[in-house]
Amino acid sequence: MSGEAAQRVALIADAVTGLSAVPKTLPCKWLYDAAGADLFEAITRLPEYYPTRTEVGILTDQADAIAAAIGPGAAVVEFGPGDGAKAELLLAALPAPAAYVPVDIAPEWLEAAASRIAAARPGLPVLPVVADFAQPFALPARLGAAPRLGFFPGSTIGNFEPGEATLFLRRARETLGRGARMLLGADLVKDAAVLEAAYDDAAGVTAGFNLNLLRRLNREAGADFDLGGFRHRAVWNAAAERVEMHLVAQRAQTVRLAGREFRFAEGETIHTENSHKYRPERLRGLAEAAGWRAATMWTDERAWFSVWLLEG
Ligand code: AVJ
Repeated sequence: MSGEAAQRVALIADAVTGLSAVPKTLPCKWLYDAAGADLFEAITRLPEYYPTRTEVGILTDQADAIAAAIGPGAAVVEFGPGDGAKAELLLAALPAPAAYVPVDIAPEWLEAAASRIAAARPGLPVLPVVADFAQPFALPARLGAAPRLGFFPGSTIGNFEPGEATLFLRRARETLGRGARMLLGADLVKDAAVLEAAYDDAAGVTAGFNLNLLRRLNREAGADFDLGGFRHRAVWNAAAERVEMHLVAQRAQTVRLAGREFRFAEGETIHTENSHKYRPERLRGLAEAAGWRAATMWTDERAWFSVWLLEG
């Protein structure tokens, strides 16, 4: 089976499971088809969406301190590199990095990050790895004895449930090996209005990003969602300290997918994403439960976002 066909089978299986569940849910990883990746890119430039520019601000303003803490010769292993823009920033700050290893399940995204870094840093070995970075994977043998630095920016860790986040950090530690370190970006708990605006912008870009999941199911899973029958909702769940994205049925309706019928009551939702926000002490606890030592935390002047150096 081709990679694309295998993806489609997995998408349909996840959709059947998620739409049969109570409450209905769909895994957030399916938000990122080509259109979804472009929409996310547009989100990062919205005035309300502070995480990307705040993290880039920390990586820029604290570049000297971060570089001094990490030291020379690091092999940078990035989990889910996106377009490689943050890696370019980090690699420019570090003294004599040894290699760049972007890791992603989707070869087409890897290609984008790899070619960006190859162009920006001629001579630096770029060694892409196709793997699901949530599972253990093997690093390229060519890295030799270079000290390993895991890089997981963007607060993607917030998409995991806290227990899964600990598991991810433990596996990353095993993959990177003894003496490795990890530079981790995590969004912090803040005012609910700021958080909800960041996930429900005035221009409706995030709404389009969320609804694109239904468009994808229509195209790739043969579903017949009426996109006008659902609305985007983003809510801060204070008890769980996470922003939730939902798609809310505007009226009672039935949707067909993979030969089955899924009924929606008016107001019923599909839960499409969790974006967990952390308090520094909680993030520290999570890293330590995974076997890391949280050595340093850098933040911005409003303390909206955090960049951590974890040591093994
Ligand atoms: C890419 C997972 C970090 O949770 O902030 C942005 C995804 N969802 N707007 C986030 C997202 C809605 C984003 N991450």
